[in-house]
Amino acid sequence: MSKEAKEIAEKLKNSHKIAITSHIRPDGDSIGSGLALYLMLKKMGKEVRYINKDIPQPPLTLFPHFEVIEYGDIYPQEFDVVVLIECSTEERSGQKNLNKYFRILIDHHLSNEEQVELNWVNPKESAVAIMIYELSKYLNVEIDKEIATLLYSGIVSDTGGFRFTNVNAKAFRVSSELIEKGANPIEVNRLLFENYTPQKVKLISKVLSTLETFFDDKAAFITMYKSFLDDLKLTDVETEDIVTIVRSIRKVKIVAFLKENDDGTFRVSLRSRDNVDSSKIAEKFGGGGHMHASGFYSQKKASEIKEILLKEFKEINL
Ligand SMILES: [Mn+2]
Repeated sequence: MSKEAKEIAEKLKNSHKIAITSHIRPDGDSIGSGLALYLMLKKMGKEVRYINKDIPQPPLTLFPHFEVIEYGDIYPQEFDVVVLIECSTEERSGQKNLNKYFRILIDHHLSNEEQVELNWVNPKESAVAIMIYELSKYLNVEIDKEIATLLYSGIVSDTGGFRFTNVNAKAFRVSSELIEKGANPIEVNRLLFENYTPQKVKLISKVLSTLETFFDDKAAFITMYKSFLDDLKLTDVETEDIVTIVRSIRKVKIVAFLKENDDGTFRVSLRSRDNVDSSKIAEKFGGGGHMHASGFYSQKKASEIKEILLKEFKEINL
């Protein structure tokens, strides 16, 4: 049981106008958790709004009550408290001037250094959804089928369906309780993982066709050129599933996924396994992230980026 959760619950109980926000380029855990907290606070009779900067990609748009999310700036509107979900820093929310408010920060990422009024960070948790579930007990809110579904979706998203290295016994324990409270694992799996359009499957095929492997298949590159999206009339799409396929190559230790932006620059995502720390490489190029998931931006051409990365991979002796 957590002292911070108790303090946060007390503060929320004593507040009336509450804003929730979560990070830019939203994922299933942040949106599921944000919506779940929104519904909990509504049940408590609070005046609550969930305000983000970025619109999520499908299938997150199919989450229950997705339509309540607003897009824009929290400041200078009036709130008693602002809850930041999964934002290791205020900047991660894309919002400005949040220091004008009483801030509550709830996160499960290590890099949390923000000085806020109430800070609750637990990097041991598989998903921030698990923390929101814990918070619900201190808020004395009954978890209904929709809240259970949203929180369970957050856990399933962040653990890649209980497959990633962040999964632990507590994730299963909380999931089991959420299923008892009405979350349907078949429906959630279907929503999150079996919701492709034919265009998306074609995109996966195009991107995978760029696969190159080096160092006895321990390093892999894939590239998504802007033309792939244009040809299929797709705009920005979720691509984590594509890189997960490549990371599942038997011997692979590190994958670099080069995504071309509209202006011809690249966003490079690095995904690694085992003892390979991808964030150290990303940091060398002005980026950052976690050990197994990091990234950076580059103005260079794809071929040049690959060349530079190959040198880095060679140095770490995969
Ligand atoms: Mn998360």
